[in-house]
Amino acid sequence: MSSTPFARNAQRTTISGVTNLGDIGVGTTAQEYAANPGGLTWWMGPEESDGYIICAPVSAENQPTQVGSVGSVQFWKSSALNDSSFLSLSNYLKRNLGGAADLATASAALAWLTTQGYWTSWVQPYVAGLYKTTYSGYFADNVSFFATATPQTFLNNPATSVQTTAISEPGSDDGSNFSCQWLGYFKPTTTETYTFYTSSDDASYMWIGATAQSGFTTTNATVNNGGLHGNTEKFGTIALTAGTYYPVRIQFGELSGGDVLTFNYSTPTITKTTNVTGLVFYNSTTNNF
Ligand SMILES: [Ca+2]
Ligand SMILES: [Ca+2]
Repeated sequence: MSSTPFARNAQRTTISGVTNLGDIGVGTTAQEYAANPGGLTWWMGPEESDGYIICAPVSAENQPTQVGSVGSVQFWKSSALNDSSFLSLSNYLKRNLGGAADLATASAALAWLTTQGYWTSWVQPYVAGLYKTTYSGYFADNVSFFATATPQTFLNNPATSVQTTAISEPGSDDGSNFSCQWLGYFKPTTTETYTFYTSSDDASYMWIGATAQSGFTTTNATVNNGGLHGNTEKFGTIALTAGTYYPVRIQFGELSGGDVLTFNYSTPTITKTTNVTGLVFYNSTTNNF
């Protein structure tokens, strides 16, 4: 059994043990909320063990209380503790505010709720790293190869692994006729134009954004480093917004001889680096998006 204390904190006052989300104060530590910390009136949200909660600030505190309102905060609860139920509730709220019920994923619902200044108990099931799978066979620039290939270990490339600090196929000779794919998200810390680089022997491609999830082809890749070749670097650029989870797909393959992939990025304010610590995530439920 668990629930969360809330107050409307329109002044956005800093209160010990409280996190502010827009005009909502969210109690995060045990304290006596009935004692009105911060001089605010606190309300316990609904039970969170059997549904997802959405909390909105209600600004018209002196107006007659709306149906469903509790003082200065208002709550909704999904009918079940699953993503589809949360998504359905979010689309209901979006439609009630005059918008289209067009939220397609729970992640999109969270992003929309955040822009509204609403709190929710739903959290992204994302953990650090990109999920790397190594496959037997050379993909030969066929981006659909990975969907049916067989995961297999090639020396320093485990059949499956998670890379959190750098995205790589090691420079060591790890065999011949294999391919790797990395899936997950890149979440930039700055809003600016990002340049992504792959340096590889042999072919590699990188996609960032919606096409990384579906519709990816060699011609719409952000970085196209295709073909059989010794270690070669290619790059591509894209404008990104800080704090957004962008789907990422990287593909690489080795036919024979040397085998390596190095991934770098840079921006006008970030020197070119391989260090992706804190910037890459994957869905630990699906091992991809
Ligand atoms: Ca090679
Ligand atoms: Ca290697």
